Amino acid sequence: MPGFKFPNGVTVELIKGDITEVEADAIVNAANSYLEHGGGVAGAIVRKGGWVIQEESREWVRKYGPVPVGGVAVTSAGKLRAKYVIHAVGPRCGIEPIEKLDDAVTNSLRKAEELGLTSIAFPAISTGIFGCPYEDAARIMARAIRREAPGLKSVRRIIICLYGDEAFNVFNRVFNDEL
Ligand code: AR6
Repeated sequence: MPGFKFPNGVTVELIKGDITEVEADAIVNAANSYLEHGGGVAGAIVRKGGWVIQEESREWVRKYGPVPVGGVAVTSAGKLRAKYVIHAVGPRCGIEPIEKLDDAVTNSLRKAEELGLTSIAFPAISTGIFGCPYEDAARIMARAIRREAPGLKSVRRIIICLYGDEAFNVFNRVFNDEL
C-alpha cells in the first residue's frame, strides 16, 4: 500500500476499494449542496449507514441552508464504522472551477481537527457524477494535503480511498509526484 509520511508524523495512505468499509473516525462524502444523497459515494453511504444520515443531512440544510461549493457539513455515520460523515461539496467540472476542490479538502481536514478526530478517509471527490478528470483532481487533493498536513495536530492518518484500478493508478502516480 503506497504511503507518505510528513515530518510531524501525519501519514497519507492510498487504498483501493469501497469507502463505506474503511475504518476511520470520519468518512468524507462526495456530496451536493442540498445534501440529497443520490448515487456514487453518497448513495453507498446512505445505503450502508442508514436513512438517518439522509435525515440528519436534510435537517442540516433546513437549519443552515445549502452547503456552498467547497464547503462541508457534518452528520453522524449511522451504522457505519466511522463516528462522523463529513459531507464535502466538490465542484461540478465545466460549471464550477475545479480549484474549489482544494477548499473541499481543506475544510474537511479542518473540520476533522475541530472534532478532535485522528483519522479521515476521502474518496476522489468530484471525479464521478461531477465529471472532473482523475489527474486534475488528484493534483489538487495532493497539493491541499501537502499544504495542510504540517499544521495538523489531532489528525494523524489521512486515507484516500479509490474506486477501481484507473483511479488508483492515476492518484498513486500524482501523489508520488506531489508529496
Ligand atoms: N467508495 C469509494 N469510491 C467510490 C464509491 C465507493 N463506494 N462509489 C463511487 N466511488 P461520485 P462526485 C468513486 O459520483 O463526482 C452523488 O449523487 C467514483 O468512482 O460519488 O463528487 C452526490 O449526491 C468517483 O471516482 O461523487 C452528488 O450529487 C468518486 O468516487 C454527486 O454524486 C466520486 O464519485 C457528487 O458527484
